[in-house]
Amino acid sequence: MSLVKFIDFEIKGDERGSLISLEGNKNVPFDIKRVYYIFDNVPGVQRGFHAHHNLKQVVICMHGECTFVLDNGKVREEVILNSKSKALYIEDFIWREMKNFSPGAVLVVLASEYYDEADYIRNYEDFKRISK
Ligand code: T46
Repeated sequence: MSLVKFIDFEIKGDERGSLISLEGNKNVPFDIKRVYYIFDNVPGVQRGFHAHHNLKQVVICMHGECTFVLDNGKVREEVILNSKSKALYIEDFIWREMKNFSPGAVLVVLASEYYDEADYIRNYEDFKRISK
């Protein structure tokens, strides 16, 4: 089974433009406790390089594009995010890396938990050991 899980958001469009509504436990599959955004990335930067013990996230690329690498310790997959209506759903225990940010790319991330540094696994070898 693929590590890449997309959520397609319905676009409420009319003659004036488009609108997407995000609702916890409805089109977002958890209670949304936190929202953060990633922007103004330095050219060539790579981010992430960690997994989480207990965190579900939905990632939406609001502008531009970037590549996510997802890894469960056995399989590694890459996906390009470049849509406001097609979000990436990342569950617990997935190692993620982000790269190839286009100039001006903006990611919005919806998270199931408050920020907690103790939830991060930042060493890949530790992640491989735990995920066995
Ligand atoms: C993830 C990917 C997609 C906070 O103070 N609060 C927060 O909610 C977050 C997410 C970060 N921070 C602080 C911690 C660091 O000092 O902001 C700084 C940058 O965070 P980090 O290096 O973890 O950023 P990324 O882009 O590598 O990873 C982030 C999320 O941390 C992570 O959960 O899945 O985006």
